[in-house]
Formats: sequence, C-alpha cells, structure tokens
Amino acid sequence: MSPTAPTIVTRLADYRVPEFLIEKTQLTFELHEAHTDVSSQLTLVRNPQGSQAAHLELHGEQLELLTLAIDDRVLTSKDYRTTPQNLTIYNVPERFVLHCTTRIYPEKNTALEGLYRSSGMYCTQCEAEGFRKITYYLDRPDVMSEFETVIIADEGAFSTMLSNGNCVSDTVKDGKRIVHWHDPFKKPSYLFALVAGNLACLEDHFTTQSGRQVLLQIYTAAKDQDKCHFAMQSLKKAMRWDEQTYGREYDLDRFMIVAVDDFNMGAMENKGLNVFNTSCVLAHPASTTDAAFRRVEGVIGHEYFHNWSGNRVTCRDWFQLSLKEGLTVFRDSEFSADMNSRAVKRIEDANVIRSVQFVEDAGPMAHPVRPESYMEISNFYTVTIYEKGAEVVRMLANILGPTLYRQATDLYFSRFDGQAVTCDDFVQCMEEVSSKDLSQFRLWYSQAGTPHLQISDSYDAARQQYSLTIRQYTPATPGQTDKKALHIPFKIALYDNQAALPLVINGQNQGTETVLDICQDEQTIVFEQVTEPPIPSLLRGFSAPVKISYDYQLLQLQQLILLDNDGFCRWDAMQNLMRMVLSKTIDGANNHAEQAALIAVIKQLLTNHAMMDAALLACMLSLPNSPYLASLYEKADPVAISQARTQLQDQIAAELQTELLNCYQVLQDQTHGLTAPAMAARSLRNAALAYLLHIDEVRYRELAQQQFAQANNMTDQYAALCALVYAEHAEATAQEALAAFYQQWQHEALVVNMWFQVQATRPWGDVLQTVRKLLSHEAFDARNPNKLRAVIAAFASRNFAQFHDKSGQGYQFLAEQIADIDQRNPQMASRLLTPLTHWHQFTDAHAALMRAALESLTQRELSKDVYEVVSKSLH
Ligand code: B3K
Ligand code: ZN
Repeated sequence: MSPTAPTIVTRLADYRVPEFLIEKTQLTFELHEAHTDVSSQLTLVRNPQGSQAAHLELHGEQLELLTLAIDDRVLTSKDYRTTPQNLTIYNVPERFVLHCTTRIYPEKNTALEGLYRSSGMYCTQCEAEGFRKITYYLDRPDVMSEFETVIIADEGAFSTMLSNGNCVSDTVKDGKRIVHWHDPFKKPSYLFALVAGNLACLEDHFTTQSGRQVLLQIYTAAKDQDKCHFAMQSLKKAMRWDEQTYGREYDLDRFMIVAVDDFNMGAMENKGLNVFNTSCVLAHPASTTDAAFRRVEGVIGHEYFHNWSGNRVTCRDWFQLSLKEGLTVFRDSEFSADMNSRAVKRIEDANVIRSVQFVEDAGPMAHPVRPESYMEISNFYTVTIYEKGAEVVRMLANILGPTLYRQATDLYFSRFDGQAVTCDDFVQCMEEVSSKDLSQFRLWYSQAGTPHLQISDSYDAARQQYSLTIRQYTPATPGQTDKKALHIPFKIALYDNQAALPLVINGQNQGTETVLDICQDEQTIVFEQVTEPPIPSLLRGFSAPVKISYDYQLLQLQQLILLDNDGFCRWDAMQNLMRMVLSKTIDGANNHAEQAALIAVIKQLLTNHAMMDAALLACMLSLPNSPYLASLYEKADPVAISQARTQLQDQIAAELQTELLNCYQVLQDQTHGLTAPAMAARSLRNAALAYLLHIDEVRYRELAQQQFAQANNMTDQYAALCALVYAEHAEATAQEALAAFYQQWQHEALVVNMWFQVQATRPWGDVLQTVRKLLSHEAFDARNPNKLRAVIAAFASRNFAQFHDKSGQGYQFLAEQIADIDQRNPQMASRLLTPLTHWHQFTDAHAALMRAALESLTQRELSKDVYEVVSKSLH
C-alpha cells in the first residue's frame, strides 16, 4: 500500500451523542462565475446529554475560511484551529451564534459531492458527508436543524434558484437576484439542497387526503420538457399510494424534482427538492425502453417515500443507513408491484439478491445490514444495505401480517417524527404492536452472510406422512466466523401433479400454503394426511433472502414450471432446470435427459403462451445469469460458464424456432402503447427475437433489421439492435444499424448511453478494443458518471465473457481506468471496482490475474474510497 494510505476507521461502538445541537441554520450563497461564497449563521446550544467538552469541533473539507465570529466577537487565530477535516473552536459558551464565511469552487468540483456544476447549472449532493464541503458544520444525521437559505446571483444569470422548503421571497436589488427559502421541518445537513440554473418547469397539483393543495414541479433543460409527463404521473401515483398504504401524507406546499446530467447515483431525496439523475426521471416512448419507464416510476416512488422513511424520521448515524434505505426499497418495491406485475417485480428483486447480493456476501466486502465499521461511508451504499435491508423489512411485514405491520409503521412514524433513530427502534415498534419475540430475528441486522438451507424429505406411505428436514448454516464472513441460527420465515406449499394440496401440521389445517418459522440449526416438519409423495414448492414468494438446495427430479421441476401458482417459484423451477443443464455442460457431463426435459417444457409454455402472463414467460425464458452461475462454484471458470450459456441458447433456438417464430408473429398486434399488456407482449416478443438471432439465417437477420427500422418505440428498436449486435453472424447488418442508431439519436444523451452500452456488452470479438475506441468517441465524457457506467461498468459488470477473457487484459484495463477516475471522482472509481473484488470466486489463473490488477492499484495514491475496497479485497 502507498505510504500515505488513509486508514481511519469509524466504528458503531464508538458512537457518542453530539456535544452541540444546531437550532437554526441560516445560509447565504453568493454565486460567482469562478467561486461561491457561503455565509452561515448557526444558532448552537450545548447538548445537555453530551460530555460537556469545552471545545466545539465542526466538520469541514476543502474550504477556504474567510471570516469567523461568535456572536459579535471576531475570532483570531488563537481562538481556533483548522485541519484538513475539522475546525475546532476553543472554549465556546453554552449558547451562541456562530458566523462563518467560506469560499468554495463548484466549477472545479469533479467529485460531484457538495456544491458542483453540471451542464452549467449549480446543484448539490450532500449525502452522506458532502455538506462539509460547503461550510463548517456538525455534518452528522443526528444533528437536525431548521434551515433558511438565501441564494444571490447576478440578475438574469439563472431563471431558477431553488432550495428546500417554501419560497419566502424573490427580489432584485442592485443588479442581484436574491431568493430566500425556508424549510420549517428540522433536518440533518445531508438533506440540504440548492439548485441554480436555466431550467424549464412542468407543473401540476396534487390534493392530499386531508384536502391540502400541493404544487408539483419538475425542472429540466428546456429540450427535455416533453419527457417529464411520465415522471409527473408516477409522482402523483406514489403520493396517493403512500396515503392509502401507509397513511403518509405530504407535508410541504411544494414538491420539486430537478433533473441533472452529472450525478453519481440515481437520485437524492433532499427535503422538498429531490435531485435526480436524468436517467431516472426523463422518459418518452420514442426514446425510452419499457424497463427504463419502470425504473423511472420506481425511483420517483423511492425518493418520494423517503419524505417519511428517511426525512421526517431519519438515521441516528450512518451505521443505521438501512433503517431508511431498506425500508424505502421495500416500500418502492411494493409500490411497483401494485402498479405493474407483482410476480415479475418479485422475480426481478429475487434475481438481484441472488446474483449480486449473495456475491457481495461471499466476498471481501461482506457486511451486515447494519455494519459495525467503515473507512468511507460512501462504500456502504450497497445491495446489502438496500436490497437485503428491504428483504429484512419484508420478512418483518410477513411475520406480522398486514394489519399489525401497518400498526407498527404508524407507531414508528408517530413516535419518532422529527428524530434520528436506529434499526433497533424500528424493530422495537414491530415487537411492541405484535407482542412477538423478535430477539432472534434481530440477528438479520448484525450477522453478515447468506444462510444456506439444505432440505431433504421423506414419505411414509403407511402413515400418510411427508417430512421435510431443513438444516441451516451461514458461512463465515470477514471478521465474523461464528454464525448463529437465524429466524427464517419459510413459505411452502405441496403439489400433486394437478394442484396444491391442503396442508395439515399437528392436526391443524393450514390451507394450501403456510409459513414455517425456521429458527433452529435443524428442524423437521411433518405434514399429515398426505396420500402420495408430493412435490414441495419451496421458499414461495422468495420469503427470505437465503440459498436453498433440494434435490429435485426433472419431472417435479417440469410440473412446478407448469402448475405452480407462485410466479417466483415457477421461474425458480425453470432456473433450476436450466442450471442443471448448464452445470453438466460446464462439467463435461452427459445432460441429454435434462436438455430434453427443458426443451419439452419450454415448448409447452411457448405453444400455450396465450394462457399465461407474457411478462412472466419472458422472465422464465432467460437463462440464469453468469455471476449467479459462477457463485455456485468453489472456483468458477468464467470462460466455460459463458460458453455453456451460449451453447444452450443456440440449442433452444434451434429446437424451438417454429414456436419462437410463431410467438413473435402472433404477438405483433398486441404491442401498441404503454399499457401493461403491451409491455408484456413486447418483452416476450423480444425474448423470442433474441433467441431467433442465435440461428445463422438471413430471414432472422431480416426480421431484426425490419423491427429495428420500423419500430415506433425504443423498446422494440433497442431490442432489435441488441439482437443484431450480439449475433456474430449479423456483424455487417449490426454495423449498419449501429450507425443509423447513432445518426438518429446523437442528440439524446441517454440514448447515446444505450448505444455505448450495447457495444460494450457484445459477447464476441475483441470488445476491449471497441471499448477503448468508445472512450475517445466524441460523445464520451469521462467526467459524466452515466457515460462511465455505459462503457466501463457495462464492460466490467455486464460482459462476463469479455471482461474475464483469459488474457487478463480486461482486468488490467479496469484497474487503469479506476486509477484515472479516482483522481476526479472517488465514489465512481470505488463503485466501478466491484467486479475485481470477486477474484476469489474464480479458478486460480483468473484469480491471480484479478489480484494482480488490484495490486497494481496499490502502487498509486488512492482516495479513501478506493483504498478501502482494494485493501479489504487483497486482505
Ligand atoms: N439516499 C440517496 C443515496 C445517496 C448516496 C450518496 N453517496 C439515494 C437514495 O437511496 O434514495
Ligand atoms: Zn434511498
């Protein structure tokens, strides 16, 4: 490691209450072309619960201190001390007003944290610790203050000047425009926001359940105004949904969303002023795919829901991040399930947990839903905190049932309104209303790693009893070797070859589906009055984020695929069957029986596709993804995995081309508009098209070419482009289509990103060379996170075959790029590094090359963000 390596670790166990509280925060921003001056007036009082320290220590980074005074007394250098991270003021009174002016340089801010500029506009990103790059402050979530913000700029410089809350005044004086905002709700500094720019605005209104009118505004660049209608509709749906589902009403007179081109994440829930990555708010059928429409709806919901789960009730410290993120992801996931296909949403969520979160859990960055330490908090905005955290809330909701869960969340929101609290406070509410003992359940917050359930069964014909034995164990994770048994809600059903059977346990009839509380290392459950050996339908609805293994027979899987009334289980049975075929191919074993079973069942589904949800069938047609397959091996061979997948796709296409083509043609008339059935038809039709392009025939190339040229929506146009680009035999046609696509869409940044992405994810040929070329393309911009994601992250995380090329060049390329990006934007650099941290999953040759790439980074001067990930990965 470089000698200057930063190693300061923050620990949950060291949490102390703040020494001071900030009753009022008054900020004035003077925006100048080359710099911004920030004057703050903080009303500070000593926290009676603190340890009565004599000094005040504030956070502050990269600030030029211009003036400092306490009440009317100007401070001299003897009164305080600054370090790169802090300002310490000696011997402060019990209660005082601190006046401070700092100068900052938003124009030079390439980390996109704090106040920065994006396409000329000013915007902020303060979570988690960006506010300290704006002014000296107690930049921690348990310090909640009432904010007033004044923004001053040259008259005419910006049409839009926004901050949190309500606009108090907007005046002009001496050639300056002065806009004054006030947010009546106390909030931590991470929820502060400021925007100034020349923006167009789409306006609408929402009447809350108690009859208050709320002004809704979405601000974007003028050229994007026609792409905000869907986001506006989604916002109104989300507001209504939260009233109906959680009884949560919006609290300010105004709700604003601003779209920004350069943004490290998807969006940010600042109070009353959400800031969004353009990719999560702009949508238009001509230029946006159905998947992206659904993402816009989900993210709009997510950020809106934070108004209660995050803003009104916030986190005591960053170890509690999942308190707001896990809960809010669960809320947005249910919102999306209610607005679209519930089964498909559940499958998508389960797939992310399985192929991304389980991989994180098995690697060097594994951490509990409530971590115990970090070097850089930005590295902990992870699938574990977000998605596993959401699964933990979902399990609680299922354990309590809908009525008690709602009572518990009502209690949580009313008891802790205006406070900064912990995950334990949340669980306590669940426990209080239900009188259930959740002490074992709490381990889900503190214990890292994925529990494995090994399931075996036996049937006793004489007694008509069916027994299931479930053994659970959780493998060790870094720093946690000793794992305890968890409380796992395990939903199951039993099928005969026609339908779900009535379940009788201990003489009690449970209906046809039941939740078993698995709490011990090993448990056996006996089902009575079972007249023949049944087929178990396990972990229904993905009722817990666990791995299961059960030795299914081929026929059993086929029956679940056709019969099961749980969408997740149907899909999972298909994934299982596909996995059996693929594993045998990878191991070089004979898999004729598995292949025949798979082809037969897909044939049956395709032939009768009109009988089922087309969107679900489309999900069921996709093979288990490569990262998931890799996670099933001790040491995975990425090349063999990719080849096996391609081979199986080729084979399905070859054997089922009649059915696939028929499905494609029959659905043609059902794909108009943005309705759920039309979207479902498009997804199935495009899944069929992707398979057909595995066949090297001119008629299929023409089919894709025709769809590409004639599509009146982006879903179909892009699906055809992908099908062409991914088929090696279609290279010439694909090149023409790529050129036409760029020609058509070069002025739409988000579509150009898709154009980058399809090229970076092509599974054949010398993609690394293509990727290097794209980096110097006129439309590429290394400072824009969306472009980095479209080229570099797409190649490293979504092009398994190419990234893992045995030469190791993909790994070296990623390391070089990270070293470069880290100079400008540490958060992005650190996120892009993730694929290299999985080296332990792969065969020795690959693992060595991946480690070498990580080691090459240790020769550089690294940010805290990248240092933490590299050092933990090599440990
Ligand atoms: N809360 C923000 C995340 C900000 C992360 C900054 N490093 C987005 C969200 O989860 O809603
Ligand atoms: Zn969030």
